[in-house]
Amino acid sequence: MRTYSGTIMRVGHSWLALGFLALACTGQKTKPRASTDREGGALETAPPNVPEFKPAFAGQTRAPLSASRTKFDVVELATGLQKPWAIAFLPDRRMLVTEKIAGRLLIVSEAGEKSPPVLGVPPVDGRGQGGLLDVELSPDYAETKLIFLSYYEPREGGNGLAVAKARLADGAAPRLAELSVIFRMQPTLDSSMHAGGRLVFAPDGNLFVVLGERSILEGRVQAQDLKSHLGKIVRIRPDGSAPDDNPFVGRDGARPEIWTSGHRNILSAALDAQRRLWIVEMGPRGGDELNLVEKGKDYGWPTIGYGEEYSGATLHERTQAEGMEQPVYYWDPVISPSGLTIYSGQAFPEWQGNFFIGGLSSKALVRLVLKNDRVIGEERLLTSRGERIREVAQGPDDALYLLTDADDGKLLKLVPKAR
Ligand SMILES: [Ca+2]
Repeated sequence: MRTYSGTIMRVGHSWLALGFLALACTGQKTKPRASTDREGGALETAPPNVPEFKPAFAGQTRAPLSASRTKFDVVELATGLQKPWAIAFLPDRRMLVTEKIAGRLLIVSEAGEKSPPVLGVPPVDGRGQGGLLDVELSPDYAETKLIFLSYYEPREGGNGLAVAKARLADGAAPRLAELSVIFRMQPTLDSSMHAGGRLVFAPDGNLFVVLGERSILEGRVQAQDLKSHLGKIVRIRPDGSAPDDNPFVGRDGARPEIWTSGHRNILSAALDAQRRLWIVEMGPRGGDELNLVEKGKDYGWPTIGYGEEYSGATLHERTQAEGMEQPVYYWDPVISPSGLTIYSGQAFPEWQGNFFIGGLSSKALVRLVLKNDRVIGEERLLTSRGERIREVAQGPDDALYLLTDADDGKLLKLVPKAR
């Protein structure tokens, strides 16, 4: 176990120098970086990809830097995780960790020791953004030992996101028993991208599954089509059926599982203290979005949005339309969000209510400060580490746990700085 000081990232020029040195040593291209030494100014200083798009309201993008006073240490709990994707905490504080490409599920102890792979995980299509993705405990896990997994399911004609539940038979050779698939995203397409995958249980026992539109044109055009699961958030019971109060139940041709529409790809989802669902969407170039998810609403993709194609081609003529939601906040340039936790613990009092988002291309832990559902401050933590961050989870000890996205991925833990 190794410990690093977190304070180095918040002392202005010295960390910047270290950051550039680190980049130079690894041969990566330097690019304009977000500044952290200009309290009061916008955090983001790089030019936008689409300067002609203007925010719909003040504060919708480029929030001021909010520099935390909190000092923390970074503990490396485990290394050698192959493209790890998600963490779920067992009642005894061990962790379930998924490895996406190989479709492995591991149990990791508080000290970072890994179990053999849990047997009985269904086969996955691990190409591209696929593989074994999220893991969540059933709200009644203490009695039932049920866990839920999301993954790219190989199918005739391609693949699609599936959600399975199974009983975890714990022990020296852990395995899954009584596995059943409760949800299959339809239609099947042949794509290795944009199937979303985070699972969030609501307090009423229903399960939100956040999806994506598969990236290919055939899927993208279905994001606002209620006959298709693509580009949607769905809300299902733990047996996979649609609750009667879902917004499109009974509508001719609509899939009853649908909760919201018009999403591109969602890898970050969490509930806030009021139990409302928030997501951070992976947008086009210059269009990552923070959205507050409300029943039945259309979030606009691909009709409206910020950003442009990664080729530089124009995607949208407009950023606003009647009947389509505006993001609470957007990033141009993007952060490439994966993983979201809205912090509610005691270990970091200053951070209570803050949004912590894993940054893949941005190689940062992105911290947002919100007030009245508007973003009033942003900070990028861990930038000097130069690691893609896939998952952010609050542990039962109120520490923040992270997974880095790499073939030799790490399980990291942020703890208050030792005095
Ligand atoms: Ca949108």
